Amino acid sequence: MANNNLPLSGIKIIDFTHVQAGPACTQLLAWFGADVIKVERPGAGDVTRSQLRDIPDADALYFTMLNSNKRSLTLDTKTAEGKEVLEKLIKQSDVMVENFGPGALDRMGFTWEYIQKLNPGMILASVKGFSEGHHYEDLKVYENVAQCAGGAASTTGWWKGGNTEPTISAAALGDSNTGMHLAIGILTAIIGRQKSGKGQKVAVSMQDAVLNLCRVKMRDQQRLERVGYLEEYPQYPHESFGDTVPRGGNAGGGGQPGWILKCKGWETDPNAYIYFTIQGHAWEPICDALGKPEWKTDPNYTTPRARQPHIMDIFRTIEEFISDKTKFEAVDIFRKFDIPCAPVLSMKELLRDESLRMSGSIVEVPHKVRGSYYTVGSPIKFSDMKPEVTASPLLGEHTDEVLVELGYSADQIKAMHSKKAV
Ligand code: CAO
Repeated sequence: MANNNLPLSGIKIIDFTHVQAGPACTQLLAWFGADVIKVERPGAGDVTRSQLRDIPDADALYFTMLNSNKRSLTLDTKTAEGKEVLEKLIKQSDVMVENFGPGALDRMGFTWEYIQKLNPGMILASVKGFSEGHHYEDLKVYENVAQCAGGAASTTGWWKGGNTEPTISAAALGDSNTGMHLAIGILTAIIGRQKSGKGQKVAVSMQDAVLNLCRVKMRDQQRLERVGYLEEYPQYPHESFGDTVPRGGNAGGGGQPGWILKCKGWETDPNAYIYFTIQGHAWEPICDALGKPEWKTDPNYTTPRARQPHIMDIFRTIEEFISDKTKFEAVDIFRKFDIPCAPVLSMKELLRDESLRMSGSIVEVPHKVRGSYYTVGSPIKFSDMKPEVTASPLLGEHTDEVLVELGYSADQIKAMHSKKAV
C-alpha cells in the first residue's frame, strides 16, 4: 500500500503478474512506495494463492511471500466491462508489469501499440522465458527450464561420483532473479521518461537473466577454448578437460579455491559443514590458524599454482583440524585470521537468525486470515528509510476501492459484480 514518504510513492503500477518472476519484481517496487495494483482473475486469482497450502482456505505462503504491500483488484479482462476498467487503469498508471505466456496480452486485445495509444507515457514491462525473436520465443517457461536454458544447470553439480547429471540450484535464478532484473529495467525506464516524456517497453527473458549470472562460466568457456584447461577447477591438473566448461562440484567460481568442509556432527546433521576459501594473500594466516607454520616457506605451498596439484589434500587437512569443532566454532576460529568462510546454514537456522531479524531481512507480518507469517524482507538497505513489509492482499480485497478511484459509481460497481466482470 502506498506510503507517501517513500521514494516510489506516486508511481502507479498495474501488476498483471503471477507465480514468482513477475510478483517478485512488483513486490520490490511496492516496498519502496509504488502503488501496486495486482489484477487477478475473479474467483481464482494468482495460482500461487492455492498452491502448496499449509492452512486450508488461507492464501498459501507461496503467494503471501511474493505479494506483500500490494492491492488486489479482481477483473475479468476478457469481458467488455473488464477491458473498459483496464483501459481506464492504463490511462492513469505509469507502469504495467506482466509475465503471461507468450502472446497472451495481445490475445487479450492489449497490444503494445494499443497500450501506447491509451497512454504514451506507459512503461510496459514483461518477463518471458526467451527474448523476442529467439527461436524458442513461443515457449512457456518455469524456473528450472530457465536454469537449463541459461547455462546454470550445465555448470552446476558433479563431474564424477554418484550423480553427474546437470543440477538445478535451489535459488530462484530463473524466477526472482529475472524479476530483479526487470525492476532495474523499470526504474531505468522511469528515469528515461523523465527526460523524454515517453514510455517504453522493457523486457527481460529468464534465459538472459540466468545467463547474466553465469557470466563467469562464459568467461571459463573462452579460457578453456584458448588454453585447454581451467586451473582453478578441481579437475586440474590430474584429470582431462573436454571442450566445454565442466561441472566443478563445490569449487570456488573465481580465482580463490574453495570447498565445502565437514565439521563435527556431519554424520547425522546434513548441514554440519563450512565453506572455506583459500584467498591468495590469506595463505599465511591459514597456516597460522591450522598450526602449520612450515607450509609458509615450503615451495609446494607458497603460491596458488604450487598449491593447486594438492589442493584437495590441503582441504582434507583443514577438515581434520575442524573435525572436533562445530561449524560455528570452526568459523569463530577462522574469522580471527581474516579467512573468508561461513557455516552452511539451514533454512531452520536462517528463519531463527537474530541478526537477520534485526536487520529486517526476515520479518514477521500480520495477516488477516493466516494470523502472521515470516517472510524475507528487503535485501536492499537504505540509510534514510527502512521498507516496511505489510501483508499480501486477500483476493479482490481492494476491488471496490480501486473502481471508486477510477470514477465508477456504486451502481456501476454492483452491476460489474453481478456480471462477474470483477
Ligand atoms: N482475466 C481474464 N483472463 C486472464 C486474466 C484476467 N484477469 N489474467 C490472465 N488471463 C488469461 C490470459 O489472457 C491467458 O489466456 P489465453 O492463453 O487464453 O490468451 C491465460 O489467462 C494465462 O495464460 P498463461 O500462459 O500466462 O498461463 P499458464 O498457466 O498457461 O502458464 C507460465 C504459466 C508461467 C508458464 C506462463 O505464464 C509463462 O511462460 N510466463 C512467462 C514466463 C514466466 O514468467 N515464467 C515464470 C513464472 S514463475 O515460475
